[in-house]
Formats: sequence, structure tokens, C-alpha cells
Amino acid sequence: MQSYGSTIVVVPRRYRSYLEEELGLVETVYNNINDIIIVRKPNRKYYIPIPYLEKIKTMKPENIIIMDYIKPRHIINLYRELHTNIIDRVQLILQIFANHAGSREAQLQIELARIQHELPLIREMIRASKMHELPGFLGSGEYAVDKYYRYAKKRAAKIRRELDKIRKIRAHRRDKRLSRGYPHVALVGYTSAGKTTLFNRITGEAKKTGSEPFTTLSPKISAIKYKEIKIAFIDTVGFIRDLPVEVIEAFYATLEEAIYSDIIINVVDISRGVERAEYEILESLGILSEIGVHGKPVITALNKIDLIPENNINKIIEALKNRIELEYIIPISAEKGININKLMETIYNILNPISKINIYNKHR
Ligand SMILES: Nc1nc2c(ncn2[C@@H]2O[C@H](COP(=O)(O)OP(=O)(O)OP(=O)(O)O)[C@@H](O)[C@H]2O)c(=O)[nH]1
Ligand SMILES: [Mg+2]
Repeated sequence: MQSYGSTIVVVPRRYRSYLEEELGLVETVYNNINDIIIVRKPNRKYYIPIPYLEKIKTMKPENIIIMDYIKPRHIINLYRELHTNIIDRVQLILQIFANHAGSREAQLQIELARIQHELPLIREMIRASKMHELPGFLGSGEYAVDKYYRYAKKRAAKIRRELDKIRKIRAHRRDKRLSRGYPHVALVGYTSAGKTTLFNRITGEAKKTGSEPFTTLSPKISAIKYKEIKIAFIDTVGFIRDLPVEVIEAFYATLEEAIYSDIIINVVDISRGVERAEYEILESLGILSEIGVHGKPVITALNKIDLIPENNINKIIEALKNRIELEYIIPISAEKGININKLMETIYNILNPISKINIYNKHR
């Protein structure tokens, strides 16, 4: 965990019921939250309503995190009043991504998303400094900002080219895998649902897991043999509520692997209640259909049942079944290894006819 000094978090009212989740995102980067402000009606000029703004001035925080989409002019106006770091929800999410990015691809995607998010702000800065509204904003004169703007655009184009190359290589590897004929199972779901824990449990890998959001930032693949079938498992990047558009593009690319898989396992943390699980299941299915996954078998793995009293598990599953229609539901504990065999058998039974076609047609 990192600390960047005193921090005030500003949350729009619509996130009030998810306050804990939103603060969880903030706390992965800023662990020194001094105050939380809930905004009912954003101010047109500053986003933050004037009475709060006056209060913040006396507190002199080092960071103000605004968990909403804010306009470049809000950032500029706030900076002029407060002279402190103003970070919006997108920037925060990109910071979390950056802190976790291991692969070259993930790093490039984040840099690209950052540039795309910054460009409108830089344009607004250029406009404001040309109107002499912003002498020496962030210590840079008009010329420096102009120069940075041109650099950023060039850099973005270069990153796009490099990402294209990386994706082609991955697509090539994927084609090879597919032509060898073994089936693929993709693990998808919300961040911290336990996808990597399940992936490790099934494949014997030791990939990093953790309670903070976005522990996994690029797809991981590992194949095992189950009975006579070789099966490749793919661990993917987790979803979060209201994933910003700037991040979606980068994020969807890593989900490409799911499009080409034979089965999807939607991993859901069931320990936080039926309502939340339902929301996350539906959101995940929505994202999958947006990226073009249609008509594939989806296994819903209700994870972390070790955290639920045993006599409650069936009740919870029934409640969930009454709310949504799901093809395969399997309660599991990835961490404690509960019901993993059942999950594997289900995968096997779905794959068996598919793998037979692949194996017998391609190799005999
Ligand atoms: N009690 C309990 N905890 C679990 C279980 N599975 C995972 N966890 C914990 O949940 C947290 C998140 O697990 P991960 O496997 O990293 O989750 P993920 O879905 O890969 O998360 P991202 O990579 O961030 O999308 C970790 O602290 C795990 O130890 C489980 O079955 N029971
Ligand atoms: Mg993970």
C-alpha cells in the first residue's frame, strides 16, 4: 500500500450504497483518507459545492479524489482554488492498474488510456492559458503545454502500433493452440471474486492473488490434463462497477481470450449476499455479450462458500435461482478446495462431446 499524504474523497450520491467499494478502490493507492464528502448536486464550475470547497480550503489536503466523471474545466478551476492534486475516478483506476501492471502489454495499455484521458485536459489547459486565464498552470507555460500535447499524440500512435504487434503475436499463439484442438475454459468475473485462486487450484500454478482490486492485469493461460482431455484454463482481468470508457478498450483486449474459449466460468463471490451476487452475475454476462461472447456454456461458480454457514448455502442458491435463470450453478471454495471435483466433472461433461470431435477429427 502506498501513501500520498492527507486525502479527501468526494463521492457522488449515486455511489452512496457502494461507498465501501468505492473507498476500497481509493485505499489501494491512498491510505490516509481524512474526510469523505458526498455530493448530491455537483457545482457547475467546481463540481464540489461551494460550502465544501470552503471547508476543504481550510483543511489543505494533499489530494482530492473525486469518484466521478468530471470535466477538464472542473479540474482546472479546482486547481486554481486549491493548488492541490485533483484526481478523478478514471485517473485513480488507471493508477491502480499502473501499480499492478506486470506485462509489457498491460503497461502499454495503461499508458495509452492515461494519454487518452489526459488529452482533453491538456486541450483545455492550452485554451485557458491562451486566454491568459491560467498563467503558468502546473508550472508550464503555453509553449510547454503545446509541446507536450504534440508529444502525447505521437506517443499514443506509437503505443497503438506496438499493442497491435503484441496482439498479433498472441492471436498467432491462440490459433496454434486452437488448431492443436484442445478446449479452452476462461475464468471471468468481478475483481476479487477468486478467479486466480481457482485458476491456481485447478492448474497448480502459483499466480498472485490478493484482496485488493485488479490483482490480475493480463490474461494467464495454463493447460492441464483431466482424464483423457487436455484443457487450457485462462485467467482474466476482473470487472468493476462502472468501468470507465477509457479503460474499457484496454480491458476488453485482455478479455479477447474469453471470446475464443469453449466454456466460460463466471466466478462470483457469494459471501457478500444474494443481491450483490445477482448484480455481479448479470453485469458480467452483459460485458461478455458486449465483447461478442454468445451461445457458449457458462458455468456460474459461486465462490467463497467457506465463509457462509453450511446450513445457509442451499437457501442462498435457491434464492439466486429464483432471481435469475442460470444453466450451471456450482457452489465452490477455491481457497479450501471445496467442490472443485464437481466443477471439473461439469466442465468435462460439457467438453466431452466437443473434445471428441476435435481430437478424433483432427488427429485421426
Ligand atoms: N474465504 C475465501 N477467500 C477466497 C476464496 N477464493 C479466493 N479468496 C480470497 O479472495 C481474494 C481475491 O482472490 P483472487 O483469486 O486474487 O481474486 P481474482 O478474482 O483473481 O481478483 P482480480 O485478479 O483482482 O480480478 C484473495 O484474498 C483470496 O485469498 C475462497 O474460496 N474463500
Ligand atoms: Mg486475479
